[in-house]
Amino acid sequence: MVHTLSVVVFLKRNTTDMEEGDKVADLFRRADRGDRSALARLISLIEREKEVLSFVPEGLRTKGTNSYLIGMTGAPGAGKSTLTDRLIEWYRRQDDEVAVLAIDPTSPFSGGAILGDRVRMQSHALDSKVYIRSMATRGSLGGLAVAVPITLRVLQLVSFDEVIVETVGVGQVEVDIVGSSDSTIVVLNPLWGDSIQANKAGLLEIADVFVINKADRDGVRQTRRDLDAMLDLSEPKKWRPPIIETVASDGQGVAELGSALAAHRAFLVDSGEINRKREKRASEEFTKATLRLFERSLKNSGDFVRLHQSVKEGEIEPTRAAQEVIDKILRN
Ligand SMILES: Nc1nc2c(ncn2[C@@H]2O[C@H](COP(=O)(O)OP(=O)(O)OP(=O)(O)O)[C@@H](O)[C@H]2O)c(=O)[nH]1
Ligand SMILES: [Mg+2]
Repeated sequence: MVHTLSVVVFLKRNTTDMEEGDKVADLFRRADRGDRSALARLISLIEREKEVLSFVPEGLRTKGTNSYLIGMTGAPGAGKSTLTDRLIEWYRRQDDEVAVLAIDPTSPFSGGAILGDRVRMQSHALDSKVYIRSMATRGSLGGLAVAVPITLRVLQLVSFDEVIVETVGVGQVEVDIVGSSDSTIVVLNPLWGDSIQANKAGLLEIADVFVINKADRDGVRQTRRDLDAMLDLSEPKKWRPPIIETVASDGQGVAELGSALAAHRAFLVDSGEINRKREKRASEEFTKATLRLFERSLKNSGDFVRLHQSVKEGEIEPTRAAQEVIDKILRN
């Protein structure tokens, strides 16, 4: 009797999962056709820990490969959002569709903006070929580490030509997030020691292009010298990151940045490095998803719950109980 009941419950849950899956697949198709509310719903589902990538329609799966993922990082206030804004303009002039994911509660994109940035953001907001979304940390970097890569993958799958992710360059999670982009831009300012700080934060290693923004201020040559010296000291790679000077607030140097990115992209394609980066992202997604789903189903399993209780009551050694749970699950 109990057995029959659990089968029924199982079937019921499965049907619900399938219905949900159909709905998610439909959201993907609509988002791919440019339906922004469908896209926003997909991202909200990700934030609520739904596994939307389990339901990507087959036709969409291969499309994401044409999308170019750009990471933008640097110290707070370095000018990342202003620069991103300029890059959007640059790509829009080539008639590309651009998505931006800003991971920073203070970012102008998330509304903590000074007026000028808001006005500019609104001009993009009216552009149907631009999608800007922010994701707040809410003090939980753990959640971001899961949600951000999934969201970036979704944006790539639904056919944006360029997907730009902006994060502050402090902390391992942020560095990991931008570091796995196709091209990573590290934004510095002409301040004494800024490049040394960037080095400490691990940003030098992930940079494909350096930007010295606020080049209207003193100290540009010194910052360039520091950077060059550090690059000379680091292990030589096939690609030496160029150093571009910009004044994001008035657009100076943005064309050079656009060209540097195009050159890096060409390098990635010619050297086959782009495939390696994609393989790495796919492999990380697979490993993380396996562990996540395993953990979730484990916590829902009767054996886990039962043995957990025994552990709490001191009836069994925790490690021994863990071994028993794993043995039981692997046998099923
Ligand atoms: N003088 C000067 N100011 C700039 C330049 N670029 C940006 N700014 C200003 O610097 C301030 C910070 O710019 P943002 O683009 O918000 O910097 P951010 O790196 O995105 O900041 P967070 O997201 O808060 O870390 C704004 O007041 C910009 O107008 C520049 O090239 N020169
Ligand atoms: Mg910002």
